[in-house]
Amino acid sequence: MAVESTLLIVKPDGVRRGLTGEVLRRVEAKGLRVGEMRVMQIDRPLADEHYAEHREKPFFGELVDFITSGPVVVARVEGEQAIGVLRALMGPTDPATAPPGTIRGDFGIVITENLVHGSDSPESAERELKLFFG
Ligand code: 3AN
Repeated sequence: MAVESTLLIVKPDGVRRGLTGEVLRRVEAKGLRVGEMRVMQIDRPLADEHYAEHREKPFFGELVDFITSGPVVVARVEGEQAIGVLRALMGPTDPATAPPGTIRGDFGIVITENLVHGSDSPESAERELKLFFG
């Protein structure tokens, strides 16, 4: 078992809808800890860098427009297997088919507006945490 750190983002739809507390409640109730957290506006250069792996995808423009559309909450989330555990709490990418009981399954329908981001691997977590928390 390994203690890991991962990046959680409550995206603009989650903040706008007042779901930040609900997301954090689930994260903490599961047994993960919030190590660092802040509210911020992501600008275009930061969004481009964060989503660099998706630069060639057809939805890249939409993704960057959306993540820069309003305030987000970014957090360093820590705990045993934090990367995989947070991804399990979030559910699969498309909220329309994400199972009930997951954050995306319970609160979303539209794929772009899927409420949360969580790093998908130890390498992504390291890169993304550096980007947001230095
Ligand atoms: P996840 O957030 O589950 O790791 P990724 O990394 O495949 O998903 O995609 C990053 C983000 O891009 C997603 N959170 C979602 O907002 C958006 N996205 C992924 N696939 C699509 C798609 N087919 N159409 C529009 N947006 C998408």
